[in-house]
Amino acid sequence: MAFGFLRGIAEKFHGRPVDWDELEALLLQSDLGVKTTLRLLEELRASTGFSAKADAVERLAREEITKLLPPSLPPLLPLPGRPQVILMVGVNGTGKTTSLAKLAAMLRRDGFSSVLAAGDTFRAAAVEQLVAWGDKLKIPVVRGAEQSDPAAVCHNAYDEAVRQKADFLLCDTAGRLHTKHNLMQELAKIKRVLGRRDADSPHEIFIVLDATTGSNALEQARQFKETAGLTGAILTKLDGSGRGGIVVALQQELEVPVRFIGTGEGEKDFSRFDPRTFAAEML
Ligand SMILES: Nc1nc2c(ncn2[C@@H]2O[C@H](COP(=O)(O)OP(=O)(O)O)[C@@H](O)[C@H]2O)c(=O)[nH]1
Ligand SMILES: [Mg+2]
Repeated sequence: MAFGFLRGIAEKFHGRPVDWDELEALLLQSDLGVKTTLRLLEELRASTGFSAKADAVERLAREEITKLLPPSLPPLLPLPGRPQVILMVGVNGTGKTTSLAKLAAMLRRDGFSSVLAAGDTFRAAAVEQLVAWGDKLKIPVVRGAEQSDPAAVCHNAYDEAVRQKADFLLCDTAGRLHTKHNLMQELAKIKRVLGRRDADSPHEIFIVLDATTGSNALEQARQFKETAGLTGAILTKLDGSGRGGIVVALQQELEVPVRFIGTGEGEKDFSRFDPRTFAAEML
């Protein structure tokens, strides 16, 4: 079970009154975002008084933060007569390929089929990694040659998904190219090509963020939102990190709702984001 920052704070003040300066410093490190932290401190101070006990502060903070989390959104359901297209974006190493495989496995547990597109053609190892997941899960992967055009791979994968009457097409993308400009151009091209096959696609664009990178993750989301557009986020590496505060900052500052969370490297270490469970287990 992950160890959240609120529990850490409560332990820190165990057996002594809460020191508000210390609490402010701790909350500022919690990835909630400065605006939210300061507002939360005001509320805590106003309602718990000066000699507040740690557990009262923890309880109240959890209540207040829960109100700032993204809502629980309906599960992904197939579209009638065409594949639902999901694009995974984000910088290198955040967990895109792994999360894509985990999502395909979850969709299958729900009874839905997928085709995977190996759209990170920048490195051969990235394609091999997705193919290995596909073999393990017995889910088809469409690939191109190393350095081939990822938009062409996604295009072919779309046709394959249609041919197989798959419910979902999940497209992996590169997180690193020679320049950020190249990367954003490439994502734009993938979106354009998919949009020609189905004007509403990609239906979802999920940024994959590593929870342990805190404010960097927020900055990545800001940039990808501006240039690629985002419908949600997948927050990975929440296992043991205690860094769940970023969920609040993403929602409050960027209106990017976290949709799924990753809590390990295994196929099942992946869940739908649910605000109540999250508040109880990750804060
Ligand atoms: N502990 C942990 N590791 C993860 C999680 N998600 C991904 N990883 C690991 O992070 C590393 C990078 O993942 P990968 O999917 O290759 O990232 P990508 O470069 O964005 O495609 C791999 O070693 C994954 O096993 C998670 O939720 N928890
Ligand atoms: Mg990858």
